[in-house]
Amino acid sequence: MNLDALAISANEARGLAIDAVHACSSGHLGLPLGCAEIGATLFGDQTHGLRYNPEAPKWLNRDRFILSAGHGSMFLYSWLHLSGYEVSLQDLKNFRQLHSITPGHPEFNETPGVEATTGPLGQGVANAVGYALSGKHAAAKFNTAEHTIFDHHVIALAGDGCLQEGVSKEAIAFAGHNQLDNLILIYDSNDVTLDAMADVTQGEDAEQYFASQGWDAVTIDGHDLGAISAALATAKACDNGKPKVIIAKTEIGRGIPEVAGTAKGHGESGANFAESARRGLGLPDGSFYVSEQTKACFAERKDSGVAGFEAWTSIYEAWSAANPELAAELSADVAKVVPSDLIDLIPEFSSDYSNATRAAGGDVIQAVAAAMPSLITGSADLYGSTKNYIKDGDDFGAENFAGRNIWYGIREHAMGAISNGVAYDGLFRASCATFAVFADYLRPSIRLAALAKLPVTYILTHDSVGVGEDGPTHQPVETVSGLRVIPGLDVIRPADPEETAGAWAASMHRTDGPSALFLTRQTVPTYNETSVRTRREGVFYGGYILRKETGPLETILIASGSEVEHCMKAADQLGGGVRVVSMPCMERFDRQSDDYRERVLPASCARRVAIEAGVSGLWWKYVGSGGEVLGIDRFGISAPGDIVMEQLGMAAECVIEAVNELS
Ligand SMILES: Cc1ncc(C[n+]2csc(CCOP(=O)(O)OP(=O)(O)O)c2C)c(N)n1
Repeated sequence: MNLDALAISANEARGLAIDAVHACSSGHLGLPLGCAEIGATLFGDQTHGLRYNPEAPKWLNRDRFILSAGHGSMFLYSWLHLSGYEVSLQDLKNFRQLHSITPGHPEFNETPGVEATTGPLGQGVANAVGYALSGKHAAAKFNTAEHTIFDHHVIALAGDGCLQEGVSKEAIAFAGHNQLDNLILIYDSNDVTLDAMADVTQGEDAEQYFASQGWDAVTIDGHDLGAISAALATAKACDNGKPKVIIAKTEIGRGIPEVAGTAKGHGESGANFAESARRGLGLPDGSFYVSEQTKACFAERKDSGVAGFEAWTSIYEAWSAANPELAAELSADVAKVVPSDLIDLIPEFSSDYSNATRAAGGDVIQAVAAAMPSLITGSADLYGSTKNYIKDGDDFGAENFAGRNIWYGIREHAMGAISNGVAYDGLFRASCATFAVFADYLRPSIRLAALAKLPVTYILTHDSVGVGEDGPTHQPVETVSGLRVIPGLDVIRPADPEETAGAWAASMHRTDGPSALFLTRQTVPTYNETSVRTRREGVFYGGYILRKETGPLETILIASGSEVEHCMKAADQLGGGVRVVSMPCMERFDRQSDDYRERVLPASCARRVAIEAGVSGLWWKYVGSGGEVLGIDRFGISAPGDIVMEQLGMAAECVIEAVNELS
């Protein structure tokens, strides 16, 4: 497509955005208008733009494009439509309407060509870093001297808002340090945010900042099609170990003179000037206009994308034939295949095993990693404590992108968002670890993983006040339940090593959503009286009978994690009418049939006590108003863990007392 044709398509994309925002009287025009030439180059320039095939949106070697500034969603929808993705003109007309595939902010799984759920600013930058990490890992694992299967780029578009957010700063540092030179960030530098001109809130020298992080930076006129194309060409060609940023100076809202270049250009107010704007852009009367010329140009562009895809497919086929094992592995990775016998591939713990569940987790991850080559892991500078290092997995980094252990540094938020990027890419199973109490630092990314149904596994150790001496800053009390309220997230808090094995297996088998594994710092018992299989599979059910009553059922004791011990000890003393239910995962239990739940917690038995070393609120639904919950509805105490637990009522005697007080 020549520059004139690109320029015309840019203005028509502006028209589409204006009309869509005008139609629903909401949305953001500033970016789609300000970045129209960037969009035209990315999607229209067949030499230096994105490598894509709209007929195969998941092509393994496509360039990945992430719109981090998700509020500019009409930018993405317009260009996907023009490029021939399954986003129709009618879909653009339904922008932001019920059941449309053009929601207010881009949502993964909703729209072909949308690579990430974005909107919370900054996340997309870190997702792109995750995509870049995944691309490097894939190239290192699967390319051979004869065949290159993966050599795509990851291109993100972000604004001032994304770059002001801390998560992007963490991710940018990580990308620079790990030399992810397959990453290109286009910075829509329009000097405007939402409330005001950007200089009210920022004053950094972007080029210097990126250079200091190990990036190559170039500043261009973001409306100059030739300059954008040249910058992309340079960025793509240069494998120098540095991620690239193209700082594109743009005018927000360009095309609507009444608001362009000002904070008023950011949102929907420019749509009030739709008619005059259309005329000014040289568009004919009538809305949602796309010229025959633009259609023809993009049809040609699509043909070249399809041809590129076909050329790659023949390389892929030759590679598959030459490397059947690698090909089988890659296919399994793409299909998210999990060995059906994974639960049996994790060696049983000896009956006298005595350690913390984080230590058990450290053993379990070795077996899971051996069974699932797609598993990668990472820690926010806490491998020594979180124990999730894959021993024969090597370290990920510029020296070895095939390494499976990622060193995130103390960057929890980016760790979460980068893991999401890996999961969006879908080739590898991402897991990552930190202290449970710092889950708050990655919570926005956990929420998005749940929303986007990403199978990320969080390993959150030191899961209660049992942390002890580090004191209340490090003792989670609300964290476990705080995560349970995120829809779609499985929070699993295993009680013993076998439940820890079950927790890992359950999280791996769950391919449509994230799981958080809460593991103890302190030693827990091993409940040998119940079979290994029952304990492991019990986690899949979320809650199960760990000790069955020996006489008529009188009382049910319910707990998760380390507090199961108190129930077992209390049951020893309370006699044969007591049932102990281990409830490692409320969400899984709640998904079971009525029949199963009734079998575990029969309605006929109202004498119930639940205990967990955390806030009590969510447990009431299992004990009912006739029962009792022993929790910790306050912050912890700095003292040895066992003393803190006892002081805060986490003890068998307290369970017994509570039972005896029930009518
Ligand atoms: C985490 C987060 N905080 C706040 C917002 C609300 N918000 C959406 S866009 C925006 C301003 C972004 O400025 P910029 O990136 O410069 O976008 P532009 O004005 O250029 O479109 C804000 C504050 C958000 N989407 N996400």
